[in-house]
Amino acid sequence: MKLKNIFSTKKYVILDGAMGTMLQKSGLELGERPEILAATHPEKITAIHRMYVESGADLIYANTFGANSHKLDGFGYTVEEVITAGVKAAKAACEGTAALVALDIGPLGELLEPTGTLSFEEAYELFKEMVTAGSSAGADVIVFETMTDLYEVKAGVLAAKENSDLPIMVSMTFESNSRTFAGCTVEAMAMTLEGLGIDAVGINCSLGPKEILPIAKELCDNTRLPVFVKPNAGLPNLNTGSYDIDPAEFAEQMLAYHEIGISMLGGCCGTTPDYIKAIVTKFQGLETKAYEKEQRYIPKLRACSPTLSVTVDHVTIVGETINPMGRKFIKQAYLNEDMDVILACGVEQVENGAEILDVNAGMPGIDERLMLPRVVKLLQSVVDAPILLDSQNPEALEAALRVYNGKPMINSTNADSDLMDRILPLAKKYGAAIVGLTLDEEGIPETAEKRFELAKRIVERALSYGIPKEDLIIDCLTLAASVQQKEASQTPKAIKMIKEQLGVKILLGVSNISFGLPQREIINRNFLAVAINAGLDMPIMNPMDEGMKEAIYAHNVLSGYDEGSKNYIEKYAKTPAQDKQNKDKKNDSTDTDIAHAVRKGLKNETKLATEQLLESMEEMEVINQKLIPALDALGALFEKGDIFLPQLIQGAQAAQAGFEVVNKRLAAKDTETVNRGKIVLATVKGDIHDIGKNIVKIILQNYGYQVIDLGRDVPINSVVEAVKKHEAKLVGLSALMTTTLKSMEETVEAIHKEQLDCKIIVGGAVLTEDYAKSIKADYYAKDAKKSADIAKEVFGNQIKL
Ligand code: B1M
Repeated sequence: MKLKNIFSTKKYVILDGAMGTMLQKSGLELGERPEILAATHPEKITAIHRMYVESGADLIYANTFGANSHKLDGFGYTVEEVITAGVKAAKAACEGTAALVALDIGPLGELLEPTGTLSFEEAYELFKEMVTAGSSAGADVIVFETMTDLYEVKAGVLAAKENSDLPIMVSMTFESNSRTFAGCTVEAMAMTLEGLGIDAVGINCSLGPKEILPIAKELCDNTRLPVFVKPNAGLPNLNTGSYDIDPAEFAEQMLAYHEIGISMLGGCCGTTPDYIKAIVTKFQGLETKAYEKEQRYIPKLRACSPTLSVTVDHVTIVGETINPMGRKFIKQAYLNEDMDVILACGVEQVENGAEILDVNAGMPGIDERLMLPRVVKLLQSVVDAPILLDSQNPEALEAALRVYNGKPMINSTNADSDLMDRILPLAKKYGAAIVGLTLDEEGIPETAEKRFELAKRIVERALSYGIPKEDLIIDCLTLAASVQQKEASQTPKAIKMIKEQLGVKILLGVSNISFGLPQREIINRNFLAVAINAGLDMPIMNPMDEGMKEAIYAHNVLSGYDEGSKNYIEKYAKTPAQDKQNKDKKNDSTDTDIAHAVRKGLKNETKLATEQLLESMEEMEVINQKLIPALDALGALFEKGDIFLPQLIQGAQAAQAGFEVVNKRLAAKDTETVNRGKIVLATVKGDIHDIGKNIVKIILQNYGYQVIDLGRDVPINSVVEAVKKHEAKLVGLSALMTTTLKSMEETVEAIHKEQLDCKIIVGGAVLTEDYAKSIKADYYAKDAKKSADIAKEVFGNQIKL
């Protein structure tokens, strides 16, 4: 049932306020999993819900936020038991009223691949279990809230759609820069979730009503869906820990949401039934402006990854080179499963101006159903350009559409009736834009008029499947001028007719035109100019072809898209001498290669660049002068907000591949094989940065010391126990964050407290000599080599046999 129908008589839908805040106030012993309280103290949970219903809430969220099987593991309750109890307690509170109950689902608490270790399919299963339990327990709506990772949301929404017919609402939580913690933009969330067919989209938590307002406005501009908000009760006061606005002020600030057409509102952290009552009073008698919001919405052809959206309102380059057809190196890369070649090809095209990447994995000897989703997942970990999934194999397409993060495009169906019936439902289900080729069982028609007829047939069928018109793209196709010269002019003619009469966007694989002719670039770039002039929106082309790009840059100036010719000037104002200088710099620098490869998260390239550097540099020089600066640059981008956690992690993994090359070399060096002494090594509690600690380990081993490596995020007690157990005379602690310095201090304190006969070295980028002294460490090592010097001082030249 649609959300609209459930609330059809309401001008405003009032949502509830915080559960956590109320649980704290209720004096209940929260334990680690508050969701279990619905099973142990159902009457108290019902009483809290009841207060919200009595305050005027139309929809209350059951106490099931973290009731997934990973989080409940070890607590003695199943997901079904906790969710059934949660929904039941909420339903009891609604008895005798019209209020409804939402199954509340929060983040799983684990990062998904490639950032973390949880696979998309595992996430889907965890959500499925919650959805199934919630539906059977009688929930009226499914709400995903406080989400930060669009990929995780997609797994959840698919699980909800495929295992229940309840309406679905999703809200994500944004920081004041309008990005989620994982870097997802408002626009990407809106278009992806609307495409997936949810019923309402919203924002909750992190900020108060004033701070969320501009973000909510952006959301309203980007979706036709009803929008809902649940802000916190202002911002937290760091001294008192409580939130800074009272119910009256909260309701006053919420009034601004009425103006932008939002008619579903409630509260998140810090809000109580009084806050909800205040909103109800404030909104009494107001006519909703949701209709005006719908009118303001301008449909556009768009695609996105979580961090980047592309609107096709200008000539948008679609990179064509990840396609085994006619490209031996791609074919070979697929056969050898050498995915780094494919990834590098994606990065190169984006750096050369491709805004969307066409990806084709269909060739003999390769199972496209496995390869297409694999390439999609990998490419999305290194580039943020959206992907045009190039296949007519429904199974391969569905596998790739499932794991695609964002709103994708499909290339393609044609006017063949059977094919349309297999491909178009996929576009509808996964919210993808779709390309239709103007050909059918009889091939490509010779005339523009016949191609127009086929385009019309595709558009009509797509609309009948419920695909919005703005998501339709037509490929007018081109025949080789060397063979069918007379038909060459039919393509621009068809482009013009289709664009003007059907009002859809146009795509074209431009270079087919020159097949069989010498100096193909000359024909390609001139044909491109003609096609653009006729109305081509999305040329599929090689973005490294400078001649073709010149035609596009020039068109953007002449059409007025490139305001003030800014992009054109930036690209072409350089003198030939400057250009040469830049090229030379680029060509001879492995330094740039390594920084670039780390920045782009390319493991193999980092590895190769490191190996190349080791031919002329010492291992420690490569570490200190190349790899560490590359990571520093990455860290600086992260701090500035130019990249987000997923890119930071990809970059760190690429750097790790470089460090592994160096570490292997160091380990293989012909050094002492004797044991000079035992050293316990650990990255402190709360800190997972271990790249530096691992280098220290290798260097110490290299100098002949036996290292007992406790890993990262090591509890204080484990360090103490290891020192005792191994009777180590030296312990090394590493910390990389200001927030984990406290753990370091406490670990040092614990070692001293036990009066162990052991010296302590501390290290890590945030530390200083003075700080090391202040926490009573015996030594500070600014780098790995220094830690070996210190070990020598501690152990002398003694050899332990
Ligand atoms: Co994060 N991270 N990170 N990170 N990360 C930093 C440290 C940060 C400075 C980035 C930034 O914002 N500019 C920032 C900390 C800010 C602060 O504290 N004020 C930060 C943050 C905030 C975070 C997260 C909280 C991000 C988030 O989730 N929002 C999160 C933290 C998770 C946690 O720990 N609980 C996080 C996660 C990660 C990744 C997982 C993505 C990854 C770590 C992967 C891994 O280690 N396995 C990562 C990385 C790679 C970095 C940066 C970019 C690089 C760190 C590094 O490896 N440097 C870093 C920015 C930066 O430092 N420029 C950053 C290279 C390494 C060889 O140097 O460790 O200093 P270093 O080691 C040197 C010396 O210091 C010394 O020898 C080594 C070799 O010469 N040394 C010792 C180190 N330990 C020693 C011990 C010794 C002796 C010498 O004796 C025992």
